[in-house]
Amino acid sequence: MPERAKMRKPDVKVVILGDMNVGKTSLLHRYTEKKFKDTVSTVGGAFFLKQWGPYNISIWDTAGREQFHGLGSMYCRGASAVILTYDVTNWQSLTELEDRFLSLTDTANADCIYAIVGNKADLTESSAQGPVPEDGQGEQESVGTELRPTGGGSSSGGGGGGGDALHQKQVNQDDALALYARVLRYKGLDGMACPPGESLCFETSAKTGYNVDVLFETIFDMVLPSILKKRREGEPSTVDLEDCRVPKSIKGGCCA
Ligand SMILES: Nc1nc2c(ncn2[C@@H]2O[C@H](COP(=O)(O)OP(=O)(O)O)[C@@H](O)[C@H]2O)c(=O)[nH]1
Ligand SMILES: [Mg+2]
Repeated sequence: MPERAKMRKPDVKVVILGDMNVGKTSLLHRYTEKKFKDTVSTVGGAFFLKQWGPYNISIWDTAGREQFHGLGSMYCRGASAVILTYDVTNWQSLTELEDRFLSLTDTANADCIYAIVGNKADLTESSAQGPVPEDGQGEQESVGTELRPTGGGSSSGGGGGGGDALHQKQVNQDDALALYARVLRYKGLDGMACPPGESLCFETSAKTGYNVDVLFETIFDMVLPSILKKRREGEPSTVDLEDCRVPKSIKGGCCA
């Protein structure tokens, strides 16, 4: 089978939602290209394909349509995971998730998982400013690390590579956890066996790469049961790629 034919049927759909400028496209770009550009073209790709072990995962970006309230119910249709993204320096970007974007997830799968992601952590946390060391120690530290609010102090400890003055943090991890609980309630999932908020609320930096791989790979691992269920039930893919142009295919990573 040629590789292209294999790519046509993603096993699972992951979508990124959130207000304009929170860094959705940058997060995807950081994960897929391991790069950050100060000006990224959001208009480019609609989705990326990621091979994860034997599975194909499609990750959908808004292609800039969130700016004009142009995201329809199709965007989340059949999604197994939704990444609700806000900017840690912008309180409104968190409230918009609930006010404007949550209802778009009505068409997601019933067993969809929801991650809450506070991006631009490099602006408020010195620990998120520096690049992750080669030996992976920094990455280890970032996993599940509870980040402390800085209170807007501007004296960075100098440990990071960036050294930029810190910005006021407007959204704390507790706010994200509270939103996660409200999302579960909205979806009628509270009281069900859902992953705890602590494992699905992340603070990231697309700029430095802080927590970005952890975010995507945690989600990929969590959607595996959904893939297996779909295969067992012999469900056809809900994503029809025949009419879509594939901007890029990426490989690598493994669930093992
Ligand atoms: N400091 C910082 N800036 C970021 C980060 N992620 C994105 N940006 C910047 O925020 C702006 C919006 O990013 P973009 O990815 O286009 O956001 P989108 O509209 O949600 O897709 C761009 O100028 C990015 O360079 C981040 O983690 N840290
Ligand atoms: Mg974008």
